[in-house]
Amino acid sequence: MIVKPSPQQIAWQEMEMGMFIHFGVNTFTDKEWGDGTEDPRWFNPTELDARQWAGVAKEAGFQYIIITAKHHDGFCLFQTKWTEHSVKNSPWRNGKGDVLADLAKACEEVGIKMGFYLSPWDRHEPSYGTPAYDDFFKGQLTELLTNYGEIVEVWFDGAYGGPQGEKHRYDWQGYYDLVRRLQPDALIAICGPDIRWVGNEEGVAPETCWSVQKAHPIFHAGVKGEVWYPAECDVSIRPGWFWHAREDEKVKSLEHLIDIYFKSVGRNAVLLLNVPPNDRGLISEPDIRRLREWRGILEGTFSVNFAQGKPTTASNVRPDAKAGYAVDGLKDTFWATEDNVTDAWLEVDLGKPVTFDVAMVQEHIAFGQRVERYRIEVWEREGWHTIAEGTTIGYMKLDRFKGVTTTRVRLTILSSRSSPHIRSLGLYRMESRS
Ligand code: FUL
Repeated sequence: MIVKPSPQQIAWQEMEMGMFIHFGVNTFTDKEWGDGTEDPRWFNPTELDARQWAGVAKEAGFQYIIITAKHHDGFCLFQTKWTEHSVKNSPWRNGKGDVLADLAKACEEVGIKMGFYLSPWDRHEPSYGTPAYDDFFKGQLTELLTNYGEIVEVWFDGAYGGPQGEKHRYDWQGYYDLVRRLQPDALIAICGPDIRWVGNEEGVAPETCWSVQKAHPIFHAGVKGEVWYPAECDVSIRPGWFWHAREDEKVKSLEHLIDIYFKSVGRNAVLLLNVPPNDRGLISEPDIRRLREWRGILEGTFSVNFAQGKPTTASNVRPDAKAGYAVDGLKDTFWATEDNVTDAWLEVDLGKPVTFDVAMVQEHIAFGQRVERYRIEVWEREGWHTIAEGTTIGYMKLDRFKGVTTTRVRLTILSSRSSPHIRSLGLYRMESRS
C-alpha cells in the first residue's frame, strides 16, 4: 500500500515556505523564555503594523505566517476570556488591541495564509498540571479557531523546561478533535499528526527525507503502520527566536540563507523561517534587506529552466504519462513508468550546449513518495558523466554542483518503492551574487 498525502498536506507542501513570527512579552524583556511572572504592562509596541509583516512576508515569497499567539510565558497576543495575562492588560491600544486580528486582516489583504503557535507548556497559568488546564487550553484553542477566519496550521510546540514530574498530561486527542471540528482543513504540526518537526532548529532536512513515516505513538495514537508525515524546518533569521537589539547585526548571511533554502525546500521539507518584529512592533531593516537579497537570488535562479519544452525520451513510459510531461512546466502532468518498472531513465536533448549548476527533480506526491535512489548525468565527450546522485526526491530535490556545459542530460531512477511518477526535471543557473 502506498501512503498518500491528504489534499491539505499537498496544498501545504506546495506553499514551500512560511514565515514564523516570534513576538510577545519576551520582545520587551530581552529574553528567549519568560517565566510567566512578567507584567502585561511591559508589552507596548508603539508602532505595531501587521501589514508591514504581511507585506515583508509576501515580498519574500512566503505563503503563510505562523505567529506565537502564546509562548511558554503564557502571555496572549489575542483577546481571551481565559486569562488576564494578555494584551488586554497592556498599554498597547489601551488594552483593546488584538495582534491576531490585525495579522489575520493583513494576511488576507496580501493573499497569504495564517496559522498560530500555541505553546502547550504555560508557565503562568495556575491550572497547568491539573485537568482544568485542558479546559483552559481548549478554550483558548476555540477562540483562536473561531475568531480569526481560516487557519492553515496549528503549531503545538513540544518544549518543556521544568522538572519532569510537573509536566502536564496533555489531552492531545481532545485538542486534535477540536481543531478538526472547528477548522477541518487546518494542519496540526509538531506535537500533532499532520506535519512533523524536522528534528533541529538549523533549517536543515536530512539528505534522505521521507514524508512517509512510522506512525507516532502519541500523535497518531491508535494508528498502525505508516502515515504521510512531511517535515517542516523551523529556523530563525537571527540567533534568537525573539528580537533582541544586539542581534540586529547578527542576521544570517545571504549565503547561509541560500544554503538553508537548498537544504530544506530542496530536500523535500517546508521552510518556516522566523523573522521576529522588534519592540516597536516592526520587522527591522537588516532583516528586510537580507530577505530582499535572498528573494532576488532565488527568483533569478529559478526563472529559466533550460530543460523546459525540450525533446525528451525515456527507457520506459506509461502511455498516459509521457517523458515530455516532466519538462512541460505543468503541475498536474508527470512522466511515469509502467507498473512494476522501478528503474528507468529519462533523457533531455537540450539542442545546443547549455551551462547550468542546479538541478531540480520533483515527484508527483499525490501518488505518494516513491524514489529511493537516483542519479543525474550529463553527456561529455562521448560518455555520460555523473553530476549528482541522491536518495529520496519527494516533493522537491535540489542539487547544486560546479557549472557544467552539455547538450544532453539524463535522470536515472535507480530504485523506487513503486513505479516512479516524476512531475518535473529542471536545470538552472545560479544567479550571480554581485
Ligand atoms: C522551541 C521553543 O522553546 C522556542 O522558544 C521556540 O519557540 C522554538 C520554535 O520552539 O521549542
